[in-house]
Amino acid sequence: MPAPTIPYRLERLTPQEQMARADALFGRLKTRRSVRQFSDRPVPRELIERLLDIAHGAPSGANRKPWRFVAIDDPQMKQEIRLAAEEEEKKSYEHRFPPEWLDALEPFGTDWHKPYLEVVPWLVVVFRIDWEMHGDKKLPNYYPNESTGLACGFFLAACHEAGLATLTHTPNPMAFLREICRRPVNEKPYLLIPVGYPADDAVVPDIAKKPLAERMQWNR
Ligand code: IYR
Repeated sequence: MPAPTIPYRLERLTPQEQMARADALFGRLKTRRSVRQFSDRPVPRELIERLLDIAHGAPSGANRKPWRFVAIDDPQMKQEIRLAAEEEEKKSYEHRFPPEWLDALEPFGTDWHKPYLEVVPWLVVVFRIDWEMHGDKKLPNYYPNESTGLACGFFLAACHEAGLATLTHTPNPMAFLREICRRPVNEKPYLLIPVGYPADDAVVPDIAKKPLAERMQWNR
């Protein structure tokens, strides 16, 4: 049966207001950078919860919300994650990454050392849920990959709006995250997101963004 409907209205903005809003958001979001040097300055749990509620508002296939967010500030668990991630990353950098991948990473100056995973106040581990038990029925979720990506995008933007830095970290293979977070087999590690303040001496690579025109097409 279709759900009952309720009226839906959006604020009426003039074209000038629309452009001003877009400009303002563009101005704020374009300063987002991936950060790898974090301060240990704490971030309150309530803020993380609110930011995750924003992520949880992302659209999802059949409104199934096929994700799990595990928010970690337990120092022991952060250390476990750091050690396991470094073990995988070491293998990747030393023999799993093909030469062209290492070349692509060169501008970022990354290596297998991930001390920030312990320094940062919060690690948010995002899992993708491809199927779930509904009673004794195993049911698929729909577009779990796209949906979880959208939720992560909302979360990254929300963190930036709140003055917090993030990194999208994928220490492949990520199976260790499921074990450390004690999640069931139907939850697949999707993304590891450190969240906190940049260190006072944090730097980011001075790299230019490809112009939008190179990645879009108009048909009018
Ligand atoms: N996961 C590794 C390597 C890495 C891969 C990509 I693609 C990046 O954009 C950055 C890093 C690491 O975190 O070092």
